[in-house]
Amino acid sequence: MKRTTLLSAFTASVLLAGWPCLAVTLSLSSAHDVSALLMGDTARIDVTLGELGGEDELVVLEASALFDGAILGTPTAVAAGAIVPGSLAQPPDFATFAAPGQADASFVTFHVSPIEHIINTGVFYSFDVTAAQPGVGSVVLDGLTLHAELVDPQNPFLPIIANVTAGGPLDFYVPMYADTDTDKDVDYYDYVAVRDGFGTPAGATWAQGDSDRDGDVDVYDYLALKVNFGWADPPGQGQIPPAQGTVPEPATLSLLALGGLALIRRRPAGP
Ligand SMILES: [Ca+2]
Ligand SMILES: [Ca+2]
Repeated sequence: MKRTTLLSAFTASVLLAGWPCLAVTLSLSSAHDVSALLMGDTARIDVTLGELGGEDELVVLEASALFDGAILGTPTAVAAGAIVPGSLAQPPDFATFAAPGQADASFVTFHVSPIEHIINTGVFYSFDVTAAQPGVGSVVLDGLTLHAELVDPQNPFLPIIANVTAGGPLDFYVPMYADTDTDKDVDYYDYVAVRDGFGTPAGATWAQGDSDRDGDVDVYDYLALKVNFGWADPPGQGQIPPAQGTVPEPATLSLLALGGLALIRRRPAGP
């Protein structure tokens, strides 16, 4: 039998035998709406494993998720997902930062176990992030750290290196103070929301102008609007009213705000 025929026969037998796939995928997702993650809110980020075939057994998987830690803080509650066998659910090799301003949730390399492998797709690891300051950014899987190995059914002691495909970035936005409609600007429409909500004593929402999230819409929320008025990402967006970059102050809002400021600035009564 010629060599080419031997190779063809080998290839055919491999296909018939269902050679394990040589690729797995990782993707990022969150049940929380991270496109408008309000200050102080916590969102769980899931790292999901996919493309594992019915006969495949994953023995090694390495990956890191990178994001701006100045905005999303240090990851907390890092935990193995449901597909990770119990004895493999060791604490992750977790670093608090990868570079200036960058946080790093690094998932461990699993050691080959003769009895416990990952054999299902699903959530591989999860971690929580908490909005620490306004800004925009993305959570991405670091391409330099992606690595996976599957069990070779022909030789269990010689794992197969699997190609790891990373899903797209998970974009997030922690709204700027007073961006009541969370559209990445502080403009006229936000002013209208604060104006209309001004004076609400309790139960007010972000959309109604409660930027400091203490339940009311008062002079502090108004000042957040005034300080950030005209901000936009990217710059230049937003609807700026005729006042050319300054917050319009209709009589009612002005009087209420000034009244509040007067209270703030009132000096203690002298002796
Ligand atoms: Ca806005
Ligand atoms: Ca408030």
